[in-house]
Order: sequence, then C-alpha cells, then structure tokens
Amino acid sequence: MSYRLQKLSTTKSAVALSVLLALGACSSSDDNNDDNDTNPEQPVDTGGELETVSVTLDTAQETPAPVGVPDGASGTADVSVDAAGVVTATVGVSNLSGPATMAHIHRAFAGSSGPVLIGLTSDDGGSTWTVPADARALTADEIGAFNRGELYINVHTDANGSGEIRGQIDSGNATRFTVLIENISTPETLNVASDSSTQPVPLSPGAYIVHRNETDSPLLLPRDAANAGLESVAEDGNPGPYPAAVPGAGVFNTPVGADGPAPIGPGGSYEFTVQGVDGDKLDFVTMFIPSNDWFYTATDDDNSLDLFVDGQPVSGEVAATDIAIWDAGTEFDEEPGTGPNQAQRQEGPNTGDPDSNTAVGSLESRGQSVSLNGPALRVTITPQ
Ligand SMILES: [Ca+2]
Ligand SMILES: [Ca+2]
Ligand SMILES: [Ca+2]
Repeated sequence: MSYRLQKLSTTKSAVALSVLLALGACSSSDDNNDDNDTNPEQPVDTGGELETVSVTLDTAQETPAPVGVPDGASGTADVSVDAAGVVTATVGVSNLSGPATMAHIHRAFAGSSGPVLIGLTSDDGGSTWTVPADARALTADEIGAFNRGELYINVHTDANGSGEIRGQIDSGNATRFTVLIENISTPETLNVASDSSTQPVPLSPGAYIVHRNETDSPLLLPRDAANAGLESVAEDGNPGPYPAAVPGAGVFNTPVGADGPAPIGPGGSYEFTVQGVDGDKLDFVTMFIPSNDWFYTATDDDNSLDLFVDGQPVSGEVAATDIAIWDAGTEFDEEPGTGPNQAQRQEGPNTGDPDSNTAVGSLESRGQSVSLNGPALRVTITPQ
C-alpha cells in the first residue's frame, strides 16, 4: 500500500514522507513463534480468576476474510489456563474447505491478527486439535491477555493459509473500550524559528498495547535504547515491525473514513478497540512527523493510561498532561519541520545521523523542547 501524505501536507515539506511510510505498516506477523517474555524482571499480576472459556470459531471472525469456504464451516473449543499458565484446549472443526492443516493460539484482540503463542496438534487428520504435552506455559503477561479476551484460536487450511475459521477466547468479563486518537493541530501549531513560519503537526500510524506492568510500557522497552518497533514508528511513522518486536503490540494505521493506511493531518483521526479488566493499562505511540525520531506516548511514571480507576472503567478525554512528546534516541535531531533527514524529506527510511543520547525519554527529561502553539493530539477513551 502507499500512503497519500500529499493530501494532508500543506507545505513544501510534503514531498517524501510517502517514500518512507510506504513500507508494510499494515502487516503484522501471523506466524512467528514467540518465546519472549515482555519484561521478565518484573512480576506481573495476571488479574482476575482463571476459568474455562467456551469458544465458537467461524469465518466471520477471521481476518483477512477467507475464500471458498462452505456454508457452515465452524468450530467449537473449550480453553482453560491454570495459575501456572498451563493451557488446556480441545478444538473441534467441521465443514471446512479441506482438511485443517494447522491450528494455533494467537494473541490479538478481535479484528486484529497477532503472533502465535502455542501450536496445537491433531492426531485424527485435522478434525480435533489439542495442546501438545510439551507446549510451553503462558507467561504471566500472557495470562493477563487471556483474562482480558486477547487470545484467539485460528485454524488453517490449504485454501486459506492465513486462517479459515477463528474464535476469540473471550469470557466476556472484560470491558471493551474505543480509543480515539485525533489530530487537533492547525497550520499554525508548529513554530519554525529559522524562517518564522508555522506548520501543522501530522501524526503517523502507530502501535498500542494493553498490559499490567508496574513500571514502563512494553512499547518503550528497553529504555536505554529503542526497540525495532519504536525506532520505525519514531523515525519513519511505520508501526509494521512492532508486533514482532514487542509481544502484544497492536497496530493502528488506517484513518477513520479512509480505506488504507495513511498519516493523519489536522482533523484526521484513528480509532481502535481494546479490552481490559481492572488493573489493565493502555499505552500507545504515534510519530510527531515533523521530527527525526519523536513520538507521542503516555508519560506518567508507568508510561500508561489506567483503563480502570477505583475498579471502574475510565471514560473521556485523556488529560493533556498525561501525554508528551518523547525522543526515541535513534536519530540526531534537526530543527523540527525543516530537517533534511526528517520523515517528510529524507531519501529513505532510517536515514539520518545517530543520536548522541540513545536513551528513550521525554523531551523534558532529555533537556529538549519544541515550540508549539497549542496541542497536536487528543486521546479519548470510551467504554462500551
Ligand atoms: Ca533524537
Ligand atoms: Ca535509525
Ligand atoms: Ca530520518
């Protein structure tokens, strides 16, 4: 796909963002085996009581939509996870386009696809699938994902290699939230001191995560250097590498009202949905496009927005003081809105001199600043 940045840039700086934003922002890894603990040093309260969840698999939940599937293609499953993360699952399928060739448990919310956590096996030619005895246990972080309905079962066939039927493993105990990210900048928002002009602040496709870490959003780890997903968002506005770089990271990339991935200018917005239980937190990253490697993210002591306060789902506009511009520490900073190695002008992705300070941190914490006439970003969280 290609981004249509020209549509939303109003200045001479418009030209080249499409070049570097053109890479795979909408792809996500569908079959990486994922053995990473997001943050192994930190114990994670997994939240909630564990239970057996009944799952219905069908073509409607599958993304991308499968092709050539008979009416009635479906499956059922019962899935349980114990306190140690050991998964028990029995999946039965019927009326598929052909024999089921693979079945996995993945991590992503409904409507998105994400990495494989556990591969299932069949000893009856693909009608019934179970968790093999030597399968790994879920990490504490992944048990949290199970409790909020973030895991799903995907069954593959030859005709539908990326999946023919899917079922979200969702107990229905989590609250569903809509997250709206709006560009509220204007053509006068960014002051460019060198020529006394102003510019809007376009924002890029980005990534989000729901997690339970006590400190530090997984999107920003490790804090002494940017992960590959963060570097790609912060320098090039491309969240494509995030799901492989950070387990549990999801991607938002298609503006409201658009039919494909693109940045958003003034008046544009992104919207996505997540689920959470009490104790779950949300973080996101989106590029401050007129920069070398700056991004917006939640900025309090755990870099996260609480989804619940006093046990109740949050609702409404996120306080501007809870969001800030950060520097990924991956590229030397030129004057915002003018630098030849910034996304709108650079010759290709990942182009520019290295940063002298490689730590991921807020502009404030790094002793940097930018001159803005008002905010560029507004985030609203609405429980459903
Ligand atoms: Ca920098
Ligand atoms: Ca770089
Ligand atoms: Ca650059």
